[in-house]
Amino acid sequence: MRVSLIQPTVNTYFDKAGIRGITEPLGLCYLAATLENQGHSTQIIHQLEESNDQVITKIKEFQPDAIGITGTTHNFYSCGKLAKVFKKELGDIPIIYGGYHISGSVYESYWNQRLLQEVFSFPFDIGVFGEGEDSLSDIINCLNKGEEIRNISGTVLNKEGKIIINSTREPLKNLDSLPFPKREGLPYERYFQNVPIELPLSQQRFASVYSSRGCRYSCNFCQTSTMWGKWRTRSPKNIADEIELLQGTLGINYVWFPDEDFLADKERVKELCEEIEKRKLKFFWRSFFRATDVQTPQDEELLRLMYRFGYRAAFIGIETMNSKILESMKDIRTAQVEKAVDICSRVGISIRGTYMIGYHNESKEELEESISQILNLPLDELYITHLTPFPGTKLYRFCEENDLLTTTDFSKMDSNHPCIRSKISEEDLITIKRTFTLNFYLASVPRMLKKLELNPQLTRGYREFWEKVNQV
Ligand code: B12
Ligand code: SF4
Repeated sequence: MRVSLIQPTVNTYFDKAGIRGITEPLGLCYLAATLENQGHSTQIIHQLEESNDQVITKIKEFQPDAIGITGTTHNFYSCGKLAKVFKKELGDIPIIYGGYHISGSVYESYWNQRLLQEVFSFPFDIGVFGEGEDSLSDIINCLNKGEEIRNISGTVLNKEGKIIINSTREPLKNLDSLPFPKREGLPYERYFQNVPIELPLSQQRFASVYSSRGCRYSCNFCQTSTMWGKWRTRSPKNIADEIELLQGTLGINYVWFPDEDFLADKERVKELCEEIEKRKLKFFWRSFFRATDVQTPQDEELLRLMYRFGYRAAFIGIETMNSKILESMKDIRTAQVEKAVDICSRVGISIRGTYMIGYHNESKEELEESISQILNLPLDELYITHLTPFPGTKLYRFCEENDLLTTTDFSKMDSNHPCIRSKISEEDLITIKRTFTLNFYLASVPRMLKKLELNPQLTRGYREFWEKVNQV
């Protein structure tokens, strides 16, 4: 079978600015590799600046037997519109829709089917929820045999207007059994134009390596637990094999681990460092981690070991310095956030924090107090977003049950628009976010200057960053 896999354009602020906005559609790369392992042919299209017509031309040239589209919540309508265009232009090729949005919609169907009905108001033939590799293989093998798709687990079907949700698929037990993602044909040179802060542009050849799936926790705004199930890892040897391959094929010198819970097993990270040392691999790397995982002298020692082998930047989900909210949402104490940030700074790791505004029960005074606290932390970057209730999270349920959603337009659920009714008006939230962002960067000027003194190469990275920002 021939399968085209598409990530539609998202057109967010980050995409327009070209700032860290574009990385490979790793989910599609995994799906393609899995299908090719079984003898199928695949085409991956990452729609960046291409028009729908250009995408269709590429698909027509490939002549697929099935089409897969990946989507998150904020680009749901782009996915739906693309499916419509495909049906019109390409005839009756089955269209399969997977990713976060449909997964969240299936989860929500436990309470009501509104979201799923909306999904199937677009001409998707089959939906896949949760981890996709085995579900898609089963679908394609079934289509290959000319059999009707019925009860494949991990799928949801629209049979003449009736939505049928099949059983949930068990998460993969052995992640090492997965083939490495298929990356051939993707516009890596374009991805490399993302602007790093810690390295000048020309030095960065960047790829994502997903070394574990899932998370041990279940924070109320996060879809990870309903999407991936329990935490699972690949072996350090398997991870290092992929990195070695990426260095050979794409000359990668910077690896981003997009794992949700990178430090869940600290021994595996030590073993990864040992593999890097044994193989004499030279590259920089970065990851997310949970603040609670970096607290003790042993944790600091681990970070120093990671630094020795190229670890340069940590993303920490700070979200708020309002201790009441932080505890109820994530079960983390503000002192733990401060400790993790302090340890990273001592080790010399660049720290990117995330911060969300718009909790329904936070007053303006409380928000201002929380902001003033975070401005005191030595962060290198801070992603300030509006708290967004994605389907498939406890927060979404809470907002639905308490009539707190201010929009049903998913394109607004991109973390850049307020969408929860709160004690602070939408206008004020937008102004606070803008001022907060400005204040954060003004407050970091002395820190940036100090860094520039230590590493003059950074000047170029900063200059390119601001040039990009100014283009938007
Ligand atoms: C890397 C990443 C990015 C990259 C872009 C990646 C890309 N090429 O699109 C960057 C940093 C730019 C980014 C930006 C944003 N992101 Co982001 N990002 C991620 C992250 C960390 C990893 C994605 C990934 O590679 N996953 C690994 C692959 C293997 O998983 P997958 O893609 O889900 O695919 C699997 C299944 O979903 C399924 N599947 C997926 N598609 C399909 C299709 C078919 C046909 C089938 C059968 C199956 C299937 O099978 C795959 C294999 O198992 C995820 C969180 C996470 N860990 O997943 C957030 C995440 C996807 N991002 C999210 C958000 C909100 C954003 C932003 C809006 C944030 C912002 N405020 O700007 C922006 C949007 C901008 C944009 N361009 O999309 C949310 C989406 C939530 C939602 N429900 O919509 C997530 C889940 C994080 C979160 N907050 O919970 N992001
Ligand atoms: S926010 Fe982070 S720690 Fe919490 S469940 Fe999501 S990935 Fe895990």
